[in-house]
Parts: sequence; C-alpha cells; structure tokens
Amino acid sequence: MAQAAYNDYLGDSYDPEKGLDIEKVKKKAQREKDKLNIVLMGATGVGKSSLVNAVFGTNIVETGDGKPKTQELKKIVIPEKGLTLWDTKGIEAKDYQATNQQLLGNIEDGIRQACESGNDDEMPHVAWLCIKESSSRVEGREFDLLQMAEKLSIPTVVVFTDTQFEKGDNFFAEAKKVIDEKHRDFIAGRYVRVNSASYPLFGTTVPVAGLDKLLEMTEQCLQESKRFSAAQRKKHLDALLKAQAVDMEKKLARMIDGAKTKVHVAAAAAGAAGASPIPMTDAPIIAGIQSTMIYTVSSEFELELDKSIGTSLIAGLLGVTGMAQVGRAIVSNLLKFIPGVGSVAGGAISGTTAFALTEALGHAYIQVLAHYFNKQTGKVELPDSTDAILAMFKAYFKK
Ligand SMILES: Nc1nc2c(ncn2[C@@H]2O[C@H](COP(=O)(O)OP(=O)(O)OP(=O)(O)O)[C@@H](O)[C@H]2O)c(=O)[nH]1
Ligand SMILES: [Mg+2]
Repeated sequence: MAQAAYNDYLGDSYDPEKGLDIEKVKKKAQREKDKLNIVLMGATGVGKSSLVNAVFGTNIVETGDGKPKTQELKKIVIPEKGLTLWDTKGIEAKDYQATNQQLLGNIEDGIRQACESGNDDEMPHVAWLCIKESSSRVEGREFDLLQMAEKLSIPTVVVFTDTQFEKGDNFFAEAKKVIDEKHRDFIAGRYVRVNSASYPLFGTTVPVAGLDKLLEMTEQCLQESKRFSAAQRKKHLDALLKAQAVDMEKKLARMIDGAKTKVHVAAAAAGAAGASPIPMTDAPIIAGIQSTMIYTVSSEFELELDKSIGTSLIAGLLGVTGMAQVGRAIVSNLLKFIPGVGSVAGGAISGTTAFALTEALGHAYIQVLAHYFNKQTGKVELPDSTDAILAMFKAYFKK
C-alpha cells in the first residue's frame, strides 16, 4: 500500500539503479498541470493571435499584417501553460463559402475526435469569437461559427477586437442586437470589447482595454459549462487563472494554491516512503520525491529550471533539509545509495519526519518563487546566483 503510493508518485521517472530522470520528471509535471483548451474563431486578421498574446502574456502565436498568418485549423499546445488553442483557419471574405465548409468540417472533426477520447484534457472548454469592431457589419461567417459553437455546446464569448471606443459604440450595439436575435440564450450577454495592444494616436497612447472583462466572461463560461463535472470545471478555471497575464494578483494566488496542492501530494508520497519497512531504500526515494516536487512546483509557476540551475538548486535545497548527499547523488544521476555516506540517519527516516520535512521544503520553496514573481512581467525571475536563492530559502525554511 505505502509502496504503491510513492511508486505512483515517481512513476517511471525514478529507477533505483539510475536515479531520477529529470527530463521525465519535467514532462510529468507539465502533463499533470490543469488544462485549458480554447477555440479561437473569426475571420483572418481580426486579431485572434494578438488577443491570445495579450491575455496570456507571451508571443505564443504569430501575429501580423497582410497575408493570413494562420494557414489552417491548427492545434497549438503550450505545455508550460497547460494551454491548448485551436486556431481556426484564416477565413477570408472572398472564398468564404469554400473555406468555411472546410473550416467547419475541420473543427467538427477535431472536436468529435477529442470527445471520443473521453479525455477532458483534450476537449475544447471555451470559444472566443472575434469580430473586428472597425468592420461595418456582422457577416454570415460569424453566424456560421456561432451556430457551430452552439451545436457543439462550446460556451462562447463574443469579442470585439481593435475596439474603436466611443466611435464603435453604434456598431457594438447593433452587432449585439443581431446576434441576440439568434443566439441570446447561448451567448447570455457575453459580449466584450478589447484593444489587445496599445498604440500611439495624435501624440497620446491608446491603452490596452477590456482584457479583464474578457477574463471575467471566460471564467463565467467555464463555471457554467454543463458538459463537465464540478471538479473538471474547477481545473479549467484554475488553468485559466494561472495561465493568464491580465490580473497578476489572481495569477500569483492561483499558482501558490496549485503549488500547495502539489506539495501536499509529494509530502504524502514521502511519508509513505518513510514508513516503508524496506531498510536503506527510503532516503534516496524521499530525495527523489522532493526533487520531483521542486520541478512540479516550478512548473506551477511556469518556471522551467534548466539542467545546470535545477541540479545545483535542488542539491542546495535538499542540503538545507539534510538530504544533501542523497539529493546530490540523485540529481546527477549517479545514484547508488551507499548506507552511511553522510546520509540522514543512515537512511532510516520515519514516515512522519519525511512528511513534515517535505511539506516544509515545499512551502519554503513556494515562498521563494512567490518572492521572485515579477508582477509586471508575470514571470518568476530568479537571480543568477544559486546562493542568493538558497539564503532566502533558508530564511523561509527556518520559520
Ligand atoms: N491596435 C490593435 N491592433 C490589433 C488588435 N487586434 C489585432 N490587431 C492588429 O491586426 C493585425 C492582425 O492581427 P492578428 O492577431 O495576426 O490576426 P489573426 O486573427 O490572428 O489573423 P490570422 O492568423 O491571419 O487569422 C495585427 O497587425 C495586429 O496588431 C487590437 O485589438 N488592437
Ligand atoms: Mg492568427
């Protein structure tokens, strides 16, 4: 029983002979992140890619003027954010009929496949239909897309991109009216106007706008979605709030929450390993669990520890907790645990100690990452020096 618990936790990333496989650990951490899957709908050049970059804060998708940048229905996976986007083919007005048939076919095929997988992580959770506010009317293509989303039960937010502010008031009101005529219940008032990028105008700067409202309406979609269970809906919501870069306070709070849950799971696995009756094997396994936890917590904070930093950082962190010898051996993949070589109590650690030590380690590490979280960029920015990180960690660990 206890053995199963820690074996499950480490999965195939730990081998008693070879130690911990860091690449596998990182992949597992990403795989186990909460997932959010968004369908981006709208004509070419309306600003779907710009919107995604504005909301999620990175150049995750290509944007541009002129030629359609998105050539076909494209599934874009951003594992470090737990995000999957289905970017619809750049629909152009002139060959609209032909393109749209293909588009609808592609999306429907993709989604049907995803549904058949029976895997929540693969299914679309929400859609954003983008309409450029500077356009003169809502076109047939927009209605076709809405109809498709409704048919497939993908809750949708209608996003008016490139908002013209006061100048766009009339179009916005008119567009809402015509869409409500056909889709009032489905859209349920989820209309939002955004400006995804600031730009200069007559000597002033037109600011980014509306993203907070889009976030709010997307949260609403995720909470109301009938297709998913309450537990699944919570995961989608957590994924959204962790991945977004619109509200940094919310982002940080959700990342901390997510990381705490991961720490608790790791601590339980370490406790089970500590309670294991097999002598001399628990210390390296606990060190392996703690190393995995560090990568998992990092992943919750969208922080990718590269090999050199990861290795020395983990050796240092585990050093503070007394797992130094074992930890260093593990992360350098040289592990052959030799009893008595400076290890913790010759390898005999009680379940209670292992649990408490792992919790304390995890919580102190979370505080370190929260400390280095930059609320402007939405990224954890660690100093180059591992010593500085460790000094801070020690201060938190002692508390
Ligand atoms: N100022 C401003 N420019 C925008 C906005 N949305 C889009 N643009 C501009 O419009 C152009 C096209 O935007 P994209 O985001 O590439 O459009 P897209 O919908 O992804 O286009 P395809 O990939 O071709 O389907 C870019 O130059 C953007 O900078 C907006 O909200 N505000
Ligand atoms: Mg695009």
